[in-house]
Amino acid sequence: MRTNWLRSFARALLAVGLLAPVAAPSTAVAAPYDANLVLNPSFENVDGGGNAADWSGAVDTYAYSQSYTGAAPAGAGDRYWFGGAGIADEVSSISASQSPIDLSANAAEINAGRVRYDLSAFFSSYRTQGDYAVVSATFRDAGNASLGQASVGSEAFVAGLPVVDNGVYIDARGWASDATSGLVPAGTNSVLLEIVGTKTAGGAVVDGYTDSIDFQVHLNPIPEPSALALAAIGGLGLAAWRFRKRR
Ligand SMILES: [Ca+2]
Ligand SMILES: [Ca+2]
Repeated sequence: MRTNWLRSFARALLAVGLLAPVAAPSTAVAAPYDANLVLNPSFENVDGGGNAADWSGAVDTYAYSQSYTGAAPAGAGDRYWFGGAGIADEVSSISASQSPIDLSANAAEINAGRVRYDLSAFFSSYRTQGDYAVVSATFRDAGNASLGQASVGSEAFVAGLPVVDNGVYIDARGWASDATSGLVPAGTNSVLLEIVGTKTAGGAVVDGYTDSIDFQVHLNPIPEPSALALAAIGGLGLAAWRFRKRR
């Protein structure tokens, strides 16, 4: 009888999730919450030719000291991504990406709808040419199929940036940040970050100036689990006491 009672009590605890079976250990390390997950996000880590580390594809950077833009945003360092030179004189795009951010070990929280993201980046352009960049984060399932995409920057965003006199050009573009946020889709296993720079006709350089890319995931709180657990234990204890008292 005592064994039966213990078994019932254990079953009740399982039902409220207090004795959840231990999951098999995963080899992947959970991505940290509340931290920028972008590698070389400010393009400060470059080789002697100004090519950004940790990015693949178009990796050319410019220095703020070249005075192609308005003043550098606070904390933006010395360099920024621009796209690339030697492009045919027509509307065309060029891109850079980095190794996908592994969120496989964050799956339980993601699938419970508890993980949200923040994506932001600073943008500018070469004078009033109209070249621009878009930074996107594509949420992918375990088979690398897209579950959705978030993006910042656009042709309209860059066209709306202030035109300033920087001492070299009277029509230099200023810098500003664009940001978006949302819920990480259920089933997300990894996030692919990409910059696509687009040049307008005229000139041979893609001037989709981009800097200080920030992509973070945050964990939403759930209702006090300890309070719920205590209430459940209290309820079960009272039931057990009543049961024993009746015997
Ligand atoms: Ca920078
Ligand atoms: Ca250009």
